[in-house]
Formats: sequence, C-alpha cells, structure tokens
Amino acid sequence: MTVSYAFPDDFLWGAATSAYQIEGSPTADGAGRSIWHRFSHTPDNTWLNETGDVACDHYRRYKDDVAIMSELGLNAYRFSIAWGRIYPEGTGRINKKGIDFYSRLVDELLKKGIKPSATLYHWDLPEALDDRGGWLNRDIADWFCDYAATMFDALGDRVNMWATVNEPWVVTDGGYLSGVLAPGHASLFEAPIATHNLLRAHGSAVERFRASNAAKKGKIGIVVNLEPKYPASQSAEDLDAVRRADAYMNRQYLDPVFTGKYPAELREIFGEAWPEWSDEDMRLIKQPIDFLGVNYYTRKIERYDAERLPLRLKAVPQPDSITTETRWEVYPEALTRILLWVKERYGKLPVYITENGAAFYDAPHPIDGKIEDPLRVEYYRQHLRAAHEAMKQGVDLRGYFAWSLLDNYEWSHGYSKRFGLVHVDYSTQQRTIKSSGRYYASVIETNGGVLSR
Ligand code: IFM
Repeated sequence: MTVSYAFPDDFLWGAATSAYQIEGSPTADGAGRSIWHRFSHTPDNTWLNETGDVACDHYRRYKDDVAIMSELGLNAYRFSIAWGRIYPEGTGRINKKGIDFYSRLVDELLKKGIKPSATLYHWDLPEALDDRGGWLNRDIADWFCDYAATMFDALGDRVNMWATVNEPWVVTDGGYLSGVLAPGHASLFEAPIATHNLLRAHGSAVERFRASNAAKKGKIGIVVNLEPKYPASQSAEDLDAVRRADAYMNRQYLDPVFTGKYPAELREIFGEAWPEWSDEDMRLIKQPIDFLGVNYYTRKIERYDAERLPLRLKAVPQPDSITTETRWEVYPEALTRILLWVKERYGKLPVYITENGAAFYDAPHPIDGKIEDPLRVEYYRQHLRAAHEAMKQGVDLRGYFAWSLLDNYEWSHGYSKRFGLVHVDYSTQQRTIKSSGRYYASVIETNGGVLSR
C-alpha cells in the first residue's frame, strides 16, 4: 500500500542558517565583535583554528543566496541577527548600517516570495557584553529586551515570525559547563545562572513584543534542541539516568516557559550550585508564546555512570546504526516521538521543526559540476516522513526548516562538517546545489508527494 505524505497547502518549507556561521565580514560597517570572534581567534579553540571571518561571505553575497533559495522553491527562510551589528557595544548606540543589512535581506526575501523568520540570538553575544559578565549578569535581560525592541521596530512591518533564543541548552552546556563553545567557561555554578538569565531575557523580549507594533501581524516563540533519551536497560539506575538526562536537556527550558517551574532533577544534578529563583522571575519566564521551534538531530541511549559528573550518566554508542560526521545516530523515529511528547506534556500548540539535517562527508569540490550526497537525501526522506507521521498523530506542525541552506562554519568544528543543501567551495565561494538540495526542492514542489517513493 502506498502511503500518502501530503502536507498542508500553507506548510512552510524552509531552510535555516545563523549569522556567525555564514555571514563573514564580522566587523564590517561598524559592527562590534562577538564572543565567537574572540573564541575562534584564541588558539586551539576550534578545528585548525578556523574562524567565521569569511564563512560563506553571505554578508556580501546575500542576493545570490536568496536567488538559490528561490531556485530551491523555499517559501520560508530562518536566519539570525548578529546583536553586535545592531549594537556594537551591546547596549546604547545603535548602528544603522547593521539594521540596513537585515532590512535589505528581508526585502530581497519578500521580493522572491520567501517568508523571513528571524532569530534574535544564535550564540554570538557582543564581546562588550561578555566583558560585563555576559549571560551571568542579570542586567542582560534588559539589554536583550532593548535590542529585541529595536529589531521589532525596524523589521516588524515585514517579519512576522520571531524567535528569541536558539538552543539555550547549547549556550549553557557548551559555553558555561563544558567550555567547548564560546565564551569557553567550565563552571558548575555558572551554568544554572546562564540558563536562568537566558530564560529571563526570552521572557522580557516576549513581553516587549506584545507591546510592540510587530505583534499586530507577527508571532513569537523560542527554539530548543530536543533529544529523546532512551535507557540502556530497565535497571533502576539507568531509568534514573534517563530521567536526569531528559530533565537536563529537554525539560530544563520548556518546563519554565510553559509551567513556570524548573524540573526538580536540576537540583539533583547541580546540587548546591542550583539556586532558588524568585516567583517574580518565574512569572516573567512563563510568558505565553505563539509557537515552539524544535531542532532535532538525534536521540541518545543513556547508562548510569557514577564517575561522570554532574549528570552521572554516559551515552551508549549504537555500533549498528548509521551515524553522521558529528557522530550523531540517524534515528528518524525519535523525531515523531519528541513532537508527540511536546504535545502531550505542554499541550497542542503550533510547532515548527526549525532545524533538522546532517553532516556527511561530501567531496570538497564538485565533480562534473555535481555534488552527490545520497546519505543526506535519505536522511531528509526519512525525517520528513517522520515529521509527517507526527502530524498524522495530531501534532500541529506548521513548517520544516532544513539545516542548513549552505555548508557553513560549524563552531568549534570549523569548516570540517558540511550540513548544507548547497555546497560551498570555500576557496572560491562557488555554490553548487547538492543532490539533497534537488531532492528537497522536489519535496517542496510536490508538497511531500515524492516522499511516498
Ligand atoms: O550548526 C548548528 C546550529 O548552529 C545549531 N543547531 C545545530 C547545528 C548543527 O550542529
């Protein structure tokens, strides 16, 4: 029997990127440096010490990139705004040239019938704010709110899909607990504070959005990366480990936003490093949002391990599974599962898959003008089917954004991991649509029809 994979007519078919990963020219036109600029320019933090100085040169080539989006048939594009282009010192003086760049980008998208979706924070905090404590300084909620308000005023007449923060879990886990991402701190005591201030910043921006003109036509949400956790066995210790893993990664951000409470397990994990937070803060965080953005890449199987602090668990690799270049197991069923979990736990609300994709090894240069990436084609086929299954089971899924439009700067992995639907030859900046890009274009054109083949 052939299964039909038809998607709703108004479904958003998009691709996503982020500012530091593609734009290049990080200090052009008066922009202030970000923590990623500082981190990547500090020796030994990134693969081959690579930086986002040039990246995909999108800052100068954005029109060509929008033309590629149009060729793929995208009807939506998710990008992020570099805070330091707007406020070079993080607060105070506004840099009009920075606003102009995003304004031109938005106009170009609209000209091609592509709906812009803007994320306000995708990890590139202004360096000047990090010097004032960054996410550890309570004032950051106000700094972020002012920056958000500036963007609502500047683009709110044309952008009607806003996200406050992208993957706050990665910001704190990588930036403040393990230190593998900017700003590179490793502190059990700092991570909870960074978490809380990210959420306060999110809440303040949502509150400000409601009072702005942008709210007349626009919607606002938050983007989280979710990973279903499975136990390695049915032992009480492994089941407990899964509970902690799930609280740490999946519920740490969503419970406060939707219920106004942090999961109790966070105290178990962080011990005395987990502070008590005021009711007033929790009320601010629990602002009603219009949609949830879910980034999904993989699942994890967890086993209890007393040695590995603070979570006391370790992920068990699955030798029989296909894994990507980032060593993430390919497991599409868990996408359906996590979307259903969101619906069951937090209620039926509009959801977008704001990122999904895979790094596989691609040829560094096109061969006969082509980049064949069959593993990525298969990844998209399976994950889009899994997304459709969630919709069939009642999830209010409104759109899907592939990660990523272009091969780009994968943070501490530098340029060594390619996630794009479009190949970038970094020595010439030539773009080549990969076979996965062509495949995604055919999914869009048939509104899911080709997924049944
Ligand atoms: O490249 C990142 C992106 O910045 C955030 N989500 C995951 C992607 C792949 O690692």
